[in-house]
Amino acid sequence: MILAAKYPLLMFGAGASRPQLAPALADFVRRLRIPFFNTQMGKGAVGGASDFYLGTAALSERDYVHQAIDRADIIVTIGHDTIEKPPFLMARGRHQVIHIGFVSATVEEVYFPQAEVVGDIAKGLDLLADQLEGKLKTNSDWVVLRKDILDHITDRAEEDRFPLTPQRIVHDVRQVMPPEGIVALDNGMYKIWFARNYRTDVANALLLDNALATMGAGLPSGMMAALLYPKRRVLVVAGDGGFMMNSQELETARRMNLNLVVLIIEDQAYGMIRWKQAVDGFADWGLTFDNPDFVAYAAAYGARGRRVTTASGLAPALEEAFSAGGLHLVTVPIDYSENIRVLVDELRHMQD
Ligand SMILES: Cc1ncc(C[n+]2csc(CCOP(=O)(O)OP(=O)(O)O)c2C)c(N)n1
Repeated sequence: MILAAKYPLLMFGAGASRPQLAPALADFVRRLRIPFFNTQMGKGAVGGASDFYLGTAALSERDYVHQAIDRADIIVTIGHDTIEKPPFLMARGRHQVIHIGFVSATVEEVYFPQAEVVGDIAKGLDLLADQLEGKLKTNSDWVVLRKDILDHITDRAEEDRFPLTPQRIVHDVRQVMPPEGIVALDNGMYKIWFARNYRTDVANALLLDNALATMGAGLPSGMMAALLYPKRRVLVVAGDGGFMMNSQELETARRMNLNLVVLIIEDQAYGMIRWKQAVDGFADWGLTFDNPDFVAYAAAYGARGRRVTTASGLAPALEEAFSAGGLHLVTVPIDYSENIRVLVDELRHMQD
């Protein structure tokens, strides 16, 4: 099936994001030169800097990277777990899918691979590459598409607008995080921006839950990462809504003397639901709220708090917090008009 394909494409899912698998996946891509994209939970399985990286599917459908999915005639999924919202809807007669996983595919309406390779993923990929290396048709169409997708994604990442664009926030966070630094995301609109724009080179360097997507989980998952890896920088990124669902855990983080920086993305709203209201054409209604003074709130827990007040203030604030060590809370206002400008327009455009 792969030999007959004109546009084979790889997809790395949640099960591919295991640190021990990273060398085998990278080898597979290098030997076969097939481009790949990943689901949100498959991020970092193969370095995002790879020449074959086409992006991350952050929305279930009609995201920018879906241009590549639409183009493909065969998609080889590696470690796909349908607990993640499926990144594309399979339609009969569209493209074929080969499932490679530790366990068989969970077949359902949206996922019914025509073939599967079940077992040790690394070994399976190695054996497949032995049979396919040097025999695949090459095509350069992917190169053009890749540039288009990645240029589109980094647009406005260095803009000086205040409040900051989501793209700028992701960009600045990337600047202060070393490759093995860990970003633990809570759940909200910024998660989509991090999934699309944050480039990872190391497996499990971006912790994100795209299954139940529980608000309030970001702080404890970051705390666990800080406990396990005291020498790595750990940053929790949470929306103001999600942070306030579990912020009392600051007490635990303080008591355990964790080195942890928490970045609160402030829009005084449940931004993601607001965005969904807009996508579905409803009036903007009922999703805004006020916040406590987060700097005073941090102090109340014995943490250091600071507020970002300029476009260029985020990276230095994070850098200072990490350098000082201990528990820090940094709050940054976000300009979510980009959700409408980019994501809704993209959806409309793709629907046309
Ligand atoms: C416990 C829980 N309740 C509700 C939801 C549904 N939900 C997903 S995102 C979201 C809003 C998140 O708001 P916030 O944390 O402020 O982030 P923003 O989207 O504004 O960036 C809600 C209510 C959820 N995922 N988890």
